[in-house]
Amino acid sequence: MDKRTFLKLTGAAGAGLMLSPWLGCAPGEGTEPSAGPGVNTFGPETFKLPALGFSKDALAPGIDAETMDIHHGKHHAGYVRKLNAALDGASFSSDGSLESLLTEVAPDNAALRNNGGGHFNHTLYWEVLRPGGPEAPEGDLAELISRDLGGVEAFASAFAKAGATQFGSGWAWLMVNDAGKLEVTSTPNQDNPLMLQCVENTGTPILGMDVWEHAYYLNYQNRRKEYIQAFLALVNWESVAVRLGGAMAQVK
Ligand code: MN3
Repeated sequence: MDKRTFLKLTGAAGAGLMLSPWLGCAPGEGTEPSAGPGVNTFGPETFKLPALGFSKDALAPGIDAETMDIHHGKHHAGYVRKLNAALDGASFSSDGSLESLLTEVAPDNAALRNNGGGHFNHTLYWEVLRPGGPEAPEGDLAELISRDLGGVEAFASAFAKAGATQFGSGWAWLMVNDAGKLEVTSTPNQDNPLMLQCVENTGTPILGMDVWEHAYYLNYQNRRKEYIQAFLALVNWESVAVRLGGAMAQVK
């Protein structure tokens, strides 16, 4: 990896649009970064593992404490560590947020796509699983689920199917699509609907379900569908509603 080439290119791009070229470039190219107006640099700990905000056994028996411990403390921590390693010293001229990085990430930028996606996706996952809130969608969220997806039961069925049929590792999503409607979709690996250049169905995710085996295998082994039902029973709908508000505000 040649971060200096990356720096030069992103500086010229003006909006962090050319994040991918630093992978695979010959070392020694480019120039050292120079600080200037609107230019910032990532540090070794720019991105941090968020605290869970609840105890690791708070979701048991649906999601057990050991799974939570490994998933948060090892898997998510690993994405954060590798994301920081990939970006350390690189400059950005967009707002530098993870969301803007993912929106612009090129398909062949594996380090940012996988680790930035992993960090974003898991951060969302813990938040929508936070204990508390109503047991079913309410208010605007319930109305939009009804309008766009045919009601809560139809949504749950479509969401479960998206998770169950995602081949291999990946995620199922409820998102606000570019037309301002709720849509259920799925992505492979650590992709998500923010990645305009990487996925077919784009939008702003408001609920995400990890269907990697590490999310359920200790407790459910190969029974992904049982984990999906447990997940759906643990969703914090208040948190999803907050994300809905933010996503709708972005729809033009
Ligand atoms: Mn995971």
